[in-house]
Amino acid sequence: MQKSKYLTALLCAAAVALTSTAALNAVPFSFAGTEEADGTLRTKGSKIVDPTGREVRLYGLNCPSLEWIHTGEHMPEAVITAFDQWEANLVRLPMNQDFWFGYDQSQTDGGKAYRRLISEIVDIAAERKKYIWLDLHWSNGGTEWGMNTGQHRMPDKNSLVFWESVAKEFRNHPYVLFGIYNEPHDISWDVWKNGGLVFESVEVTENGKKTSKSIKYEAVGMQALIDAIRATGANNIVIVGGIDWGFDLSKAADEKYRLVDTPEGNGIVLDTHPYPWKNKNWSLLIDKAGKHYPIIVGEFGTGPDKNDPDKPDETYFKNYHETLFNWIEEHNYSFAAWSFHPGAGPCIIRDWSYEPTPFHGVYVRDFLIKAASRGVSLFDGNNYTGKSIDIKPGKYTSADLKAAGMDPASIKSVKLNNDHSLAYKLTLFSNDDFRGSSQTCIYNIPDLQALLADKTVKSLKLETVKLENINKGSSVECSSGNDQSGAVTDGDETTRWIVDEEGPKWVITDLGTVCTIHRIILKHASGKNLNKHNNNQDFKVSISADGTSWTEVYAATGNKDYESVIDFEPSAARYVKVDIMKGSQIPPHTRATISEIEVYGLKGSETAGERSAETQGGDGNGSFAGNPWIWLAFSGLASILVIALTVLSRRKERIRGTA
Ligand SMILES: [Ca+2]
Repeated sequence: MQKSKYLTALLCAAAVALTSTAALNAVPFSFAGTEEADGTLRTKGSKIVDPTGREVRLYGLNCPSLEWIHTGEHMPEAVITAFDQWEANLVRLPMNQDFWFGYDQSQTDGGKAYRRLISEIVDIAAERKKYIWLDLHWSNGGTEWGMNTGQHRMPDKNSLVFWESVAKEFRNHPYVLFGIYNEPHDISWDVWKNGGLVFESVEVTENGKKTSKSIKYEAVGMQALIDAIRATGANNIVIVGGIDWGFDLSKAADEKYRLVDTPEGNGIVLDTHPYPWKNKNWSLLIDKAGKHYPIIVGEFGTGPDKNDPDKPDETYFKNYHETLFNWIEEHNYSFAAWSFHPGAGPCIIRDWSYEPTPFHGVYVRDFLIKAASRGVSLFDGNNYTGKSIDIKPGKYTSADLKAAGMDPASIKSVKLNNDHSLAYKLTLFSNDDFRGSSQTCIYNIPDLQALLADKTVKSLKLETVKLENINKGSSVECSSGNDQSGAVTDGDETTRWIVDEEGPKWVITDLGTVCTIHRIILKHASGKNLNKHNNNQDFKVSISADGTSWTEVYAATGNKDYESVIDFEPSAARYVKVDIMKGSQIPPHTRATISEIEVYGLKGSETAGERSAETQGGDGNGSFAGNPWIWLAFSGLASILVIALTVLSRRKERIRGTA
């Protein structure tokens, strides 16, 4: 009904040819080595892929307001900021089915301005080769247009009309995804898929007074919405939220409830909203469906209790985000964080200056910026100067690198942008087909030519390597309390070494052999739900290769945090020592507590010049002249004693073998 009320004046943006470089910037973990006709995404099993078939992960933000006010708030400014300043490659845009057709009392143009604004936002994304997720957020609960506008249990008959119209508008637009309904809730899986009778209580104003009113309506199921969209010829990816407020996907992949796409359709992606108060059994509720469908975490976030801003505390916020991001990365999911608006909590920004909130925004911003820059930077000058390009994990021929703006022969320095959980392994090959002599590096290389001499690189491969705590199970010696000493390397944060007497206190852990390490995480007294006042205040951390000569890598005064993350240049070390000068924050400060000393790096080491069995055989054309060899290089301190030569895959096996 009412479709004839307006004629769309909006045109889909024409498909624009992508350059490889643009694709590189837009899509983490995807590199388009060839020209693409457009950026259209499709599902392939449990992955989202680009037109070249490469996996794409969408990392972005929700920019709300167009669901509650038809003019939007700070639109399109917020979307531009999300893309350009926060490095999102996806914006989820909540919408309102009444506004689209102009049914709000304050709209007098039949929705024309609203539709124009949505189209303008889509154009902003397309110009950047980034993506807009159109999300139907507010509907009518089965009542008439303009009535009971808000979040409801299920979409209604008007939603069907909305999607027929929106699908025609953005039919096969390469940068538009359709999120068919925000958060279905309090319904069965059968109603979710097939529709059916839904009862709800809504708040209405009658005679100037607010009152509750029961409504019932025939909800439209997710399958009917998909069918309506496909019937317009629109094959855009469709995103579907689970039950329980868009969270629960436990039965979405069951034969009985599985949604069906047309053969031409670009596929179905499932959306989940794992807020902190939701069930934590993500493997059953989400990952099970994630084996069959790509998953996008369409909303998440956490915020302080308004009545008690200190509760939950900083550790809680950090743990929530770290757990969530690690899980997203581990399963190759995509996400859009809630929300890039200072008034729709959990808020990512404090105000319209876009300053991130300390409890949510900082974590999201850091992740997005790291993801966008994640990978390896190749420079045509020594010491990370000159022109540079960033590459994501993948394989690159000379032609790929030249297309991205870097002749492999001109690479002078290499920087690996490691983050908390991931490190990179870059392998350089003398031939253009990932064969020939190979050289592997896991640390920054300030002067590649010096190491290569007159040899040249033709192709390269970049992989990610998960960092592991190599100190787990290490033997421990301490100033006193030796009976509990094993607790600092048992990998269990709930077990601790605690001493109460006065005087100097120290703990030394032993990796068993000299290793190349670059990060220590010291965990003090308390995690979540424990007394943070027992965290050590003044302490220092030192490392040693021989147990005699020590190098201090960190010193703290007045620490209050549970966790101290200590990063330093890759260094040869076997022993890690923690000296505690002032313990607990509770006078007389004599209690010293450590729950865990974690060490990250490569376990064991080999002497320089050792040949590795993993390297390829001689290349036959002399580019790398001579025998196969392998090296690991890093920029660093003069005090670094040993350059450890190793191969990560072998090393990881060895770590597992000794754990
Ligand atoms: Ca422990």
